[in-house]
Amino acid sequence: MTRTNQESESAMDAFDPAFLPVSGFDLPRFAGIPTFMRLPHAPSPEGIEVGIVGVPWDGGTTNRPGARHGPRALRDASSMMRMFNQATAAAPFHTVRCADLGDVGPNPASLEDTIARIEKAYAGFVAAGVTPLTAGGDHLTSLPVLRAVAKGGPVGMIHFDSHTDLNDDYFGGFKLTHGTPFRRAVEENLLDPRRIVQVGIRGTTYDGEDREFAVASGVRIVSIEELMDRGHEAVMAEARSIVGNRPVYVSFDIDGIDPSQAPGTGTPEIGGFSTFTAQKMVRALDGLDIVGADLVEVSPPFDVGGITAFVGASILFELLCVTANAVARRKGRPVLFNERIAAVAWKVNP
Ligand SMILES: [Mn+2]
Repeated sequence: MTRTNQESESAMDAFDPAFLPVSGFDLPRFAGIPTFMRLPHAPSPEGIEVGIVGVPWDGGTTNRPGARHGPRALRDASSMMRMFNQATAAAPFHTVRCADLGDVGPNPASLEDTIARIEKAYAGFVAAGVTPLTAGGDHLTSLPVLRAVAKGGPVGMIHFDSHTDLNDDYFGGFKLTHGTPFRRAVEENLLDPRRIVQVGIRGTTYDGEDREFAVASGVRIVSIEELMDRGHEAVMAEARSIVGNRPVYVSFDIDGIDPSQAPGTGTPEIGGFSTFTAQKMVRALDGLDIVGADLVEVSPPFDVGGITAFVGASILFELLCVTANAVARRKGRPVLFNERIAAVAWKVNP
């Protein structure tokens, strides 16, 4: 059944137990075929409201590769997720219809063809009414996704990363790498630079040209120093006010997290934020009009004991919670919480 954003429907109409994850009470979480969050795999996007999509691709990587193996590791690690968010009582799988939409097949021999394939696949998802949640893949993945998501006009972006990814070119004029996606997205009018907030920026850099572009175009960069000095509550309050209540994309590069907690990534930088701060910052996005989100740059060959894939899958779940709520609000439906958890939770963040 096809649903559109225009259709108003009750939460009960939208809810279908066939689209719940497999419960760990029915089948232990280490058993079964690992889809994202143990959701059903949907071969078609029709009727799906939030689709989790893998993009196994690292053709934009400029340094250590391996993010092409991210989606498979993230699917496996995501079987550790349970049904409800104990901190916020969010019930994403009961709030909207979620599914694993499979992988977008890349062309390992062609960067340009892979970008075209991703854009085409996501255009189909968006046309079917899906809000996409992407598991990368390197950060160049976000560019073709944004081409599909921002077709109706530029969107804002809250971007967690240790790098701006606003560089102009690499290796003598080459414009498409995982260090350039948001420069291209601003040039293509997919992102409104005055509604971009980048959080966690740090490390050594090339020449500062990306920072000059950010200042000149109105991108708000929150360095790791500012984040730690002011605290994540103040920074996220400012980020929310900058993007406002208009459509916003959320991009989370796993290298924003300190490499002691997320070592399996291509371009690590020490002095990052913790997994707990990451969870708090993503939860602070609840209430924004999120039109898509991604978790990128998990590189299993550089991982240790699967820690980075587990961190990535856990952040994917937090992104799913706030994205599902945004979808429900756009459809005029109630945002659902687990009432038993909400009754005893430390602080529900509706
Ligand atoms: Mn990045």
